[in-house]
Amino acid sequence: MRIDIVSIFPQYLAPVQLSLVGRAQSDGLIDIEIHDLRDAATDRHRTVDDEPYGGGPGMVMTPEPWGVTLDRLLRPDSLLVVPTPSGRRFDQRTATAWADRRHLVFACGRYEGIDTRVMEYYRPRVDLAEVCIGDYVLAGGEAATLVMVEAVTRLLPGVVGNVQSIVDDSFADGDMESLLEGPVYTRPAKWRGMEVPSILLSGDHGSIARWRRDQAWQRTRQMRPDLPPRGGTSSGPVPD
Ligand code: JFB
Repeated sequence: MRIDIVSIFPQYLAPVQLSLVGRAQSDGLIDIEIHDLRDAATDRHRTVDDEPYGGGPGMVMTPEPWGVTLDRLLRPDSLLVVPTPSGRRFDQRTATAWADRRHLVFACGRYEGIDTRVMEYYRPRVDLAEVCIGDYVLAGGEAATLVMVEAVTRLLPGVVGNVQSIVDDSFADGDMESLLEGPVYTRPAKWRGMEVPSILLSGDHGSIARWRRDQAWQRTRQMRPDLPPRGGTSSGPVPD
């Protein structure tokens, strides 16, 4: 997969070269390039913003440098991703769909956002996703892009070593009908007087699986009462 990221703060995206995503890149599984929008600005001050038509607070990103940059980066098979507080929610289902794409281009806005004509221009020309990562207000698209690149990259074949760890994840189905993950433990068996639940040391894999499912169910009800309960035999408290 190829990923291009456009921002006026290219250094903000530097962490993408670290950790999971950085290793996927050095393993040749993804190819990420970060581009400075100001490289496409033509004036002496490399201006990328202007006052909003109709008045109001703040500044708006001017369309010209976006047009120059995106014309150069976009291909017929690209998905253009524009993070915006007024977009559709990005969730695990979105990440799964994007993991099948050949080319993602992230357009990180700042200020009050990008002149709407940029999205209008590219919508009929490439696949366009205007997305929001959650109901809180960020100062620009960069942090949202880091989140989305990590969520997509870890789904690519070979990036996460253990395939089961992906399918077992909270929200793995993307339909929000899965359970949250329950508690995890490692050595030492006793830490500051606290013991690991004895069932996990029992070697009884059937009982361990049932206990874990019950823990996950309890945690889901506690932390996320908004999640729909799932039918079938795989959820609900374990009967006595
Ligand atoms: C994304 C952004 C701004 C207008 C503009 C560009 N979940 C999210 N919250 N905020 C953003 C986001 C996502 N994805 C987001 C891109 C931009 C915020 N801003 C600042 C804030 C409020 N209204 C500019």
